[in-house]
Amino acid sequence: MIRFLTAGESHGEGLVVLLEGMPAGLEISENYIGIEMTRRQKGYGRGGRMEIEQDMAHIVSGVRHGRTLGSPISMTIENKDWVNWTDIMSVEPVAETIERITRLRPGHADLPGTMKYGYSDVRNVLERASARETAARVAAGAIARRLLEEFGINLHSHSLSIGGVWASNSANIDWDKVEKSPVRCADSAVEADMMKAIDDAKEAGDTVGGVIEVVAEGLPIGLGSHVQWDRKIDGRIAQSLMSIPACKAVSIGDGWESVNLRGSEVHDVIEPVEDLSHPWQRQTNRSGGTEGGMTSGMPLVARFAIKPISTLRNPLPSVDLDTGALVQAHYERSDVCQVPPAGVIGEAMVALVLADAFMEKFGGDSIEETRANYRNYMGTVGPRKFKK
Ligand code: EPS
Repeated sequence: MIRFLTAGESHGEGLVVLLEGMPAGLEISENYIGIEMTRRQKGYGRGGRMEIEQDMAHIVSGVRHGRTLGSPISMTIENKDWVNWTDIMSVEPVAETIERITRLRPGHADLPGTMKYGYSDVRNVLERASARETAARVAAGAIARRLLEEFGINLHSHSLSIGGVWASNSANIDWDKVEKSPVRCADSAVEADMMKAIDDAKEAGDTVGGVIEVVAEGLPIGLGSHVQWDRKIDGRIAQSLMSIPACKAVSIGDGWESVNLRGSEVHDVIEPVEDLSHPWQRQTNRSGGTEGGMTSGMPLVARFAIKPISTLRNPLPSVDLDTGALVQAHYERSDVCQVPPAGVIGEAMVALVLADAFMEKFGGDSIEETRANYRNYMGTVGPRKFKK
């Protein structure tokens, strides 16, 4: 239903994103998308690149007079840093010899990418493998978020851990506080420790990772489906989060914690329904808002783990691509910690999956048609005794 593709190298002229499947008539603006672009650029532990860029998505097509047309939406994002890389990243051949990168970074795409595509210069891989590409995802995700917002669905994220420092689990998160936190953490008691973990790693020429939680509230019951593996909403969420650079694990609800408990301690008891305005409430939400591959009507809660970035100022021993000899891995300016921006990227990916599942369920070529279908369905999802 909703599909998107991105293009662009980290130090090329810019990024491009093509998004298809949005219904016509949805209000959208570059300023709205810009809010998400700015959120992604923030965060303690970012490197020098974010001081150069001021990411804005420029809408090229698919929007007229502030509303979507139903046609493909395309956007470009300028790489301000490109002016410093015009020879190294030139589309046309250049006269001068450009120094190749041959010292492989363990943990990045360098070795498998260079072998797979038959390159003699690791730059041909690292430019596209760079997390810079996530700026394009966030632009697409912002439009998906705008669609969901029309139906009362809101997305948030917060850092649960950074560099081994864990936030306490809180049921009532103050999202404004998270947005103001340099590490996007809801627990101010550990914020300074998280920042210190980043500082210490930076000092040592090292990097740190962490865990992020994405929450989507206001979801209708029944997005996704139990009938086929690739229609299951939890599987789709997991793939979308796992595709974020440096992500190494995903869980939904109490995923990992639940394995040590008994069934009676894990499942979310369904409460009796008094009226139709809030049908199917649960005493708990351990399932993280999905059951049987469908949304349960409770908030979606997904966690994902970001490993420490593999570009290290104090590099690991590695091997030279040309000679196979022992060398130190390549170092190029990078971030010390990507956990705070990864939260914003995670929201964008989850928004894209949910918008896709939403359009699959409700369809419609115009937002009004989608709204009518949504209202019709929502009037049918209570207990049988409420049915007309
Ligand atoms: C990033 C841009 C990149 C990196 C970072 C994310 O820019 P540069 O390579 O010029 O510093 O800062 O990418 C990585 C950490 C990575 O491992 O790829 C961005 O826009 O988010």
